[in-house]
Amino acid sequence: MAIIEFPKEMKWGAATAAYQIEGAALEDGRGLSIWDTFSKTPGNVLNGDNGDVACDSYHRYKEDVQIMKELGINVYRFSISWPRIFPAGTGEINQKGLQYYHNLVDELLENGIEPMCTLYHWDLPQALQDQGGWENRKTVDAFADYAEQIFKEFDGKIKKWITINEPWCVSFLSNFIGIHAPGFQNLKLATDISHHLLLAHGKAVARFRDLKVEGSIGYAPNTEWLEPFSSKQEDIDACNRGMGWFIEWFFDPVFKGQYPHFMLEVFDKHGAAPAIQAGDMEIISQKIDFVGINYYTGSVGRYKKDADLFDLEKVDIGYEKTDFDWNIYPEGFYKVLLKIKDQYGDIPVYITENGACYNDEVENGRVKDQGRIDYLKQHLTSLKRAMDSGVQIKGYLAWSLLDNFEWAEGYHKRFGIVHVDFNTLKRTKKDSYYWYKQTVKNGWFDM
Ligand code: NCW
Repeated sequence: MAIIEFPKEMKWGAATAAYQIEGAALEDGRGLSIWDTFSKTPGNVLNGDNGDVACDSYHRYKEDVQIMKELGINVYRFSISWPRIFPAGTGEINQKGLQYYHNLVDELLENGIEPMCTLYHWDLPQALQDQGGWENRKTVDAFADYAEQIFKEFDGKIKKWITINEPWCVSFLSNFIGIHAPGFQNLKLATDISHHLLLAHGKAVARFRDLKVEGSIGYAPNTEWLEPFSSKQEDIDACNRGMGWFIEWFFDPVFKGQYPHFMLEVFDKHGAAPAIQAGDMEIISQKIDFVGINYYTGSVGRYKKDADLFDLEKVDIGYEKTDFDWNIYPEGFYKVLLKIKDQYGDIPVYITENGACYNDEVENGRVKDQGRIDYLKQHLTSLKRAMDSGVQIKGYLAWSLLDNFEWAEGYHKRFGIVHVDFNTLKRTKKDSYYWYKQTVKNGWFDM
């Protein structure tokens, strides 16, 4: 037994994303996104699921805000659906879309919950994809225009902003591995897109500064820890390359104004170094106010020639796994946070996502998700270790408030601390919800 205690000023929250929870896909003038197209193309999403209804939060946001209020959290991270605001990606604004987010934000503020807004959580307007999507530099400017519109509209109401969620997923998972929308498998395309996403981030930050928007802005890369199988230099190097794909590739440009050499070498070897234009790196390396860290898992890795892009193979050494088949590796969370402070300095950090997939169901009105409680305890303990080691943690947001549309896995994988019955849309608070509520209230828990 040990008491793990957090500072009083620490913010506690939960996170979601528009396409995963809103539903109302064809209502109030929303345009289509790449996820509508992708999920409706047979074979892409498990069971042929799509986000047409999802958790129906578009209509049930008041109920969801009450769930948050009872939980006692003081920050809620949600994303804005770009095609709800600009159905064609650019041009005409859809007032009804804006109104929905005003209603949501007003409801949050009236209930004492601070909104944290993500501008891009993967739902690119299909109209922009039709013109090349993130491969086309015009999409970068379209994003900056969309961001500017939202900044002007919500300045003073929303004070915490995230430009882009998990740029690795948007680029590599979606355009190289190909399991997320738009589903391409082309490395050069993916590296170009990663560069354009960073540029879009930088341009949005520049607009934020020009408009003197009140509040703070950052982005939310996904991180992962790779522990070398042995102390052999080749294992260590392979793990560093593997982590470099998530960390250095997306952090160095923002914090150092350049891409990491060791990663450029890898991509170059495959004829896939991104096309960079004069002035791009200055835009990308705008000063940001905080970084959002998403952390879920870590693995053991070892050198194996041609095993993948990085001559790296993951080795299953028997760690316990969540129902997503991701290793439970809380030490990696601690190590990632220390690595980031070590390499990029003393930046304020929000944990913008951390949580676990467990598919426990409702039995007699209760969901006994002890696995998720254990996961949260272990990861919050790692977070506390990082804080005690000097990492400036401002807040922690659990992924996710609700079970939701888990992208390529459809409704099959459940990350929520609140269960959603996708037939009736009934919400049932899980045991982890009550555990988190107690932790948020006390500011500590007993390990
Ligand atoms: S990376 C990922 N997730 C989950 C999702 O619900 C959320 O929107 C994301 O920000 C939880 O956190 C992030 N899902 C994609 C998983 C696919 C990973 C497959 C890797 C294969 C190499």
